[in-house]
Amino acid sequence: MTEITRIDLWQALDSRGTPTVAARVQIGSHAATAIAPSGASTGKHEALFLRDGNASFDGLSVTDAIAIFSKEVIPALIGISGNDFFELDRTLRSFDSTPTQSRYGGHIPVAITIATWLAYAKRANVSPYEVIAQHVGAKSSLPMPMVNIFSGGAHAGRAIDLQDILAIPTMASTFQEGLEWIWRIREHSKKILVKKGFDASLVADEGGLTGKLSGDEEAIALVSEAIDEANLSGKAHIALDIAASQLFDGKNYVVHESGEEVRLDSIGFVARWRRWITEYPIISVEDGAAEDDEEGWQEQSQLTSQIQVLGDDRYATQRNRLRSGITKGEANSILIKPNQAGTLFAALSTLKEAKAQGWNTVVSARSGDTEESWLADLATGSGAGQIKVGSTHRSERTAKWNRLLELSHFRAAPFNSEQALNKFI
Ligand code: 2PG
Ligand code: MG
Repeated sequence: MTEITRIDLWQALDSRGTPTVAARVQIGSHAATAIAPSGASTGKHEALFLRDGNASFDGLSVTDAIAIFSKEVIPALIGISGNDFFELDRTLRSFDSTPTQSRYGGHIPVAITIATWLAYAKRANVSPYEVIAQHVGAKSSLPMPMVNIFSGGAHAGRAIDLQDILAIPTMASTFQEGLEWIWRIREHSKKILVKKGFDASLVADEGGLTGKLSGDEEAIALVSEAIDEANLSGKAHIALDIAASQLFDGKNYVVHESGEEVRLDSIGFVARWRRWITEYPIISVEDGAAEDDEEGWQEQSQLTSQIQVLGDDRYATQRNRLRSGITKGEANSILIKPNQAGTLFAALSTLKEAKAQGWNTVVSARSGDTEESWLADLATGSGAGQIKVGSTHRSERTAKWNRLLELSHFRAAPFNSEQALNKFI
């Protein structure tokens, strides 16, 4: 039998020490647990993370939400097949059909649907990635890592305006080689940062290096120099997560240059980073305009043949938002974060559609993540192509890298040498 026989929910902590939801799903004698991650730079279109707002944890606790959900929704989930992601999603949505899951939030459904997937894999005696591959109808592949080296924005006390400067080992021929290159880039970045007088032992939310440099460009130049010093010039490239929604006041973008505030309109803002892509080895730019800044996104459509134009807050892993982006031709790739979609089925549907339309897909962790490794199986089984889980430091990050190393060791799937990115080099 594959039906769900029991579901337990309780309050756990994420990697920032903030309360989150843990779900344990049982299928007969097989059980698995999943903990919901949460973002700092959350987009307004993503499934909500509802908190209790009472005295416990200064309003951040989730125990009331768990109690209500357990009483009102869980009885309807018992008896659904653990392999039927669609039915689980349909039943959950019959209780809350709002686009951002505003009644119960997406945090509880995402934890339950992922725990169900993991419990079913145990029941079927296969690896979690194999269940995903079958569901998506994909050829499994180990993803190309996109790894945080230097952090700013909401992940690092706004040390710089940009949220993430990441490195991609584009020319690595194995996953292990790619991670070793990243290690070298980080080591060289650290040395340069120390030379500039900063403390490289302090790390940001996702384990990245940080420091109050003169501005974004100095940080990009630092990572670019580190790539050169690691002898990886032409073999590893830079990705930016600008997280532009965080810098937009509804009319203008507010950034800083040598401590001075600079205000830019949409065209000026895109032009600012567009210059960087001609001067540094940048091949991917995420959220280069704010989530609802139509002019900014339209401006980026000119760049889709030059770089990976990646949407995070803009699409929030929602299929209808992706479809609108595809129609407008404003980007060529999408970040896939299961908790933005609110259920595993919804996230996989968005991923499938993006792949079918020829868009690149990057499976991503959150800045508040957990010690679990299922994201590695999700990226591998779905053949997503790329994965972003923060830096190579902090255990909630290494849990995913180590699972990918394990899958690689056992030759679970070939490494994706990422033809989709090579065209931008
Ligand atoms: C992002 C993510 C992960 P957060 O913006 O891509 O880096 O951050 O989880 O804070 O939204
Ligand atoms: Mg982002």
